[in-house]
Order: sequence, then C-alpha cells, then structure tokens
Amino acid sequence: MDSNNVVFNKDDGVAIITINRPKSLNALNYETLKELDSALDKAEDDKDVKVVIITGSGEKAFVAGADIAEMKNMTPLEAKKFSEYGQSVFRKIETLSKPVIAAVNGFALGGGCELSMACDIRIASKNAKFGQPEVGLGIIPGFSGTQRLPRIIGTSKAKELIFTGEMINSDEAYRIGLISKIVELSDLIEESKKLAKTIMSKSQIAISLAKEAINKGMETDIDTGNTIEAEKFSLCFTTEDQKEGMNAFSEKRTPKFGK
Ligand code: CO8
Repeated sequence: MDSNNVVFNKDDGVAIITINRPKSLNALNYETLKELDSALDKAEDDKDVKVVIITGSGEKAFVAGADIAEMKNMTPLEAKKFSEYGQSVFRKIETLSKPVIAAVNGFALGGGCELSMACDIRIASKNAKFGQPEVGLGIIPGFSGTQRLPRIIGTSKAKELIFTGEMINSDEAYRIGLISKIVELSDLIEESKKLAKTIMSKSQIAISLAKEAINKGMETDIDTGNTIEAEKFSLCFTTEDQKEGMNAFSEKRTPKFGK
C-alpha cells in the first residue's frame, strides 16, 4: 500500500510506517489518520511483520500536530468526532499485538507527541522537540495527550507541559522519561531497526503477552494487575516458545522461536 500521506515499507520483518506530508510538517489531517489506520491493520495482519516503526518523513518533523487548517472551522460535533477518531487510531497502536517503536525525527507537537506516546518505545534524534502546544490555540490535547502524558511522566510535569504549551528538547524528554534513547538523526532508523532486531530475536508470543500485561496493568490496581500477569504467565506455558526457550537454555544453545 503506497498511499499519499502514509508510506508502508517492509524490511526483514520490520514494518516502517512513515507519515509523509513534509510540506505541512507531517500534520495529521483526517485523510492521513485514515491511511495510518489502514497501515496499522496491514501491519497487524501481516504474519511476516514482527515489529513496527513509526516515523515522519524529512529531517524537520515527526508530526507537528493535528492539521490546524483542517480543524480551524470545525463545529464542536466535528471536533468531537475528529478527537474520537484520532484516539481510536492511537489506541490501535497501543493495543497492536506487535511492538511499536516511535522513531521521532524532529517536531513531535500536539497530535505528534500524542502519536509517539501511543507507541511502546520512543527513540528520538538529537534535533527532536516535544510539546503539547494546544492551549496556545485555545484548545486542549485531543488525541489522548491529557491521559497518556501524565501516565508516562507524572501529573506535575505533564500539567506544566500542557499548561505552558512549551516545547522541550530531546535531552529534557530523556531526563523526564518521555523517551528511552537519543541518537544522531542520521542513525535514527538504523538504531530503531537494531532495537527491533533485538526484540525479534526473542519470543514474539511472550512479547505480545508482556505488552498486554503492562498496558492492562497500567490501567488498573496492582492486585488486578497481578491477576492479569499470572494469567498471561500461565498462557506462556501453553506455547511452543516456552518449551523451546527453556529446552534451549538447558541444552546451552540459542532458542529458535516461532517454529
Ligand atoms: N497543521 C497544519 N499545518 C502545519 C502544522 C499543523 N499542525 N504545523 C506546521 N504546519 C505547516 C505550516 O503552516 C507551514 O505551511 P506553509 O508553508 O504553507 O505556511 C509549514 O507547515 C511549515 O511550518 P512553519 O513555516 O511554521 O515552520 P517553522 O520552522 O517556522 O515552525 C513549528 C515549525 C514550530 C513546528 C510550527 O510550524 C508550529 O508551531 N506548528 C504548529 C504546532 C502545533 O501547534 N501543533 C499542535 C496542533 S493542535 C493538535 O495537535 C491537537 C491534537 C488533537 C486534535 C483533536 C481534534 C479536535
């Protein structure tokens, strides 16, 4: 699928989804969200895809937000529908059975910061800038930024960022735990693929169950979270990967998962 605003590439088990509207700094209009939605379905359905990387085209922006020109004259009902649609697409990323890495290559503002936060792991280039500038436009984050930012970095810093609308650089994003790695822009995709390869060398079923346990656990109390973990842990013991992983350990060899 090579659509206009979202490009889907596959490379050795890794799907690379690129938001491709460089003239608008990859701003998310409705059409782009729809194409992203389809690209995610494609990544989920393709058995060869083990890990997904989401990035932006060009050297300036990951995604500079939802498309302000498109939002400008929306009615409250249209705004609600747009917000709910964006939330559902980003939720699809979060609940994808495969790990998703955000390779943040520049501005990640508003909907762009929200897109990165729906991904499992965020790696950013040195020039990346993060922020939720919505209050400067007379609106609030609408693609789950008010929900995910405090869950990731805590309420005090999240409120500071959302109330001031200020941008932070990648060093600050790393310091507050919004991203897990900073790399040179020229190395961003290679470093993301390297991480993807390391993840792919492990049991994909186990990773998928771990993702579900972490995500569901973050949405509930610890006792319920522990119940979820024990269920997923037990499920691992119904898989070939568990047998292979433990046999390989006993036999002092590298496991071959996904047989
Ligand atoms: N939407 C539409 N177009 C954009 C956007 C955007 N978010 N960001 C940049 N562009 C366009 C500019 O209009 C410009 O187009 P043109 O060349 O035709 O004038 C082009 O991209 C290049 O941008 P700049 O000339 O502004 O580039 P600079 O290097 O001077 O500045 C910035 C870069 C700082 C990133 C600047 O472009 C900027 O501030 N952009 C807007 C950032 C922003 O406010 N983002 C948040 C948007 S709101 C949002 O995301 C809410 C999400 C939830 C929505 C819920 C639905 C109701």
